[in-house]
Order: sequence, then C-alpha cells, then structure tokens
Amino acid sequence: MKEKINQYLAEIEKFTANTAEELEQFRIRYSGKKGILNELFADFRLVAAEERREMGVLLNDLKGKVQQRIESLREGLAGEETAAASSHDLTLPVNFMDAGSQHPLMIVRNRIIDIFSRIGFTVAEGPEIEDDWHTFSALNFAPEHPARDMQDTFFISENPDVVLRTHTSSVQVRVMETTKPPIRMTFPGRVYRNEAISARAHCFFHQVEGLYVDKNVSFADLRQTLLYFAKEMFSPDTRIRLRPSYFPFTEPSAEMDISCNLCGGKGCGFCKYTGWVEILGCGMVHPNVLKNCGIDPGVYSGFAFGIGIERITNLVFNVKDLRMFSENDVRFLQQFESAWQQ
Ligand code: 2NL
Repeated sequence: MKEKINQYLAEIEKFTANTAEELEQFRIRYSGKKGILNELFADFRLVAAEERREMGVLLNDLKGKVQQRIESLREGLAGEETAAASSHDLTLPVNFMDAGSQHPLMIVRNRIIDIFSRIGFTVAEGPEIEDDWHTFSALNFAPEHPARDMQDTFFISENPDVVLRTHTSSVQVRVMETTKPPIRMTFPGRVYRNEAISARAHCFFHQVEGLYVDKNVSFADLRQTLLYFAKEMFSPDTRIRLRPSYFPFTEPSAEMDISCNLCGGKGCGFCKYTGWVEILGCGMVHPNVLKNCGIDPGVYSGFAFGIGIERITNLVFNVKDLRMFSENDVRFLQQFESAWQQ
C-alpha cells in the first residue's frame, strides 16, 4: 500500500491540466465515489494495527495533496480564462478609422480659389437666400428678364422679393456696395436654378465668380488673368479663346474656351472635334452695375467672371452624371481622395 501511495504522489505532482475537462477527469479519478482515495480508505480498514498510524498519516497526506493539486490547477485555468476574455489580443488586425476624403467639388473649388489667391484675390461669401435687388436689379437685369421667371428661379411665393440666389454675383454686389476699390476677390458658393433634375441639370450647382475693380482695368487684364488661371488649372501649354457672348451685367461679355486638354486641340470626341472646351463666362462689369453699387464708372472699371465648378470637375475627373455629386455614395466620393491634389 505504501508503494501504491508513493506512485500516486508522483503522479499527482507531475499532473497538469490544459482544460477544465482534463482537471475534472483527474478529480474523478482521485476524489470520485469510486476514486482512488475512497478505494485506499476502504483498504485502510484491513491494514494491520501496528501499521495503521503510519498509513493513516500517509493517506491523509495523499488526500491533502490531491486537494491542493486540484485547487491550484483550477486557479490556473480560471486565470487563463479571464485573461483570454478581458485582455486585448495584440495579434488581431487593426481596425482602421475611415479618414474621409474631400468632395471632388470642394477639391476643385479650393484649387480655383488657391490659383487666384496667388495673384492677390481674397475670398468672400454671402447668403444663399437673397432679395431681388442683389440677385437681379443691381445686376442690370431688365424687369422682364426671363431669369426672373418662376420657371427659372426659386421664389418664396408669399414674398416674391425673396429668392434663392441664381449666381454668387449677389455677393459681389454686397461687397461693391460696401467697399471702396480696388476690389480683387473670388466668390465661391452654391447657387440654385429651377430645373428638372437629370444627368445634365440639377436644381443647384456651385460657382466661383471673380471680380476685379480698380482704375484702368481693361479687357487685356481680363484676358491675361484668365490665361494665367487656365494654365495653372489645366497645364502650362493650355491656350484660351474668347468668344463674344451676352450677360446683362457685363459689356462686352465673352465665353472662354480652353484648348481641349484631352487631345491638345487636335479634335476628339470629348471636344466634339472642335479642339476647344468651354469653361467659363466673363466680361467687363457693366457701367450700370458699378453705378448701382455706388462705384463711379467714370473713375473705375472692372472685369468679372463666373466659373461653374461642376463643369470643371467633369472636365478634370470625367464625371458623367451631375447627380453623383449630391448622392453622397461613398464608393463615388472615395475615388477622389488622392487623385489630382495640389
Ligand atoms: C457663367 C457666367 C459670369 C459674371 C459672371 C459678374 C458679377 C458682377 C458684375 C459683373 Cl457683380 N459680372 N459676374 C460675369 C460674367 C459671367 O458668369 O456662365 N457662370 C457660370
């Protein structure tokens, strides 16, 4: 019996449990109803009187060792379990935070503002909800001009003096009314037109307008400034062409084309085989507009231009459908993150 006990002691000392299940098997083997301890205590009754004392001590010691072993292994396993549940697994892949990206229209808008800021144009913004004076009358729109039609402009029906601005020129009027020239500024912002929404039209779009008012500002200044812009915006070998046009607020007025940046002016599907692509409208500020804003057209002259941001963005990024700009589909928006930054 002594021998057996020593064998068991060695086994207990060596035993380790990797799982709770293994530990339970061990417990049953020793402390179970038909386990080793009960078996030994049953045998103990048959032990001769002179050996009883010694055997009793050995048996009780074995029982204690079994108990200790089970307890210490149980603690170890529980410790591992809580460690697994609560501690961070440093080998797991990182959850990257989506950094977001600039909207393509804002990339282009900022680039336009930046190009003009390098030749001294500061930036001004103003209200999207305007009155008739700043939107139409001050800008030399005739009383019956079609732009004043409900079909083209969003009016507030209770008060037809309140409109959603159709261009950022209204901000220019506000600046001219309150600022003594020289004025050299760009005017970015959202503008509204009463259009049925399609791939090619939307009820709002974005503009950067520009204004330069000082003594002796000429059409040559207009042309050179816009040539600088075209070269900075597209490429140094870009050429420009000014075609006569009409706006109520400029005289003379022009439409500006750039040499097609896809085919270099040779003619391709994109420029409809003309070699030229229209990018903006411009002209010399009409004397009536200067007068309406409190600036003496006998002393000052100026040029102005209006750039449609969607149009330039379509040119640069080849976006086919205007609606994409306001749907906020991240699959669309994410494409512009790194493309064509400064
Ligand atoms: C276009 C054409 C243009 C202007 C905007 C302007 C503003 C004032 C006075 C005179 Cl306050 N002109 N702005 C001038 C010519 C053209 O925009 O097609 N824009 C998208």
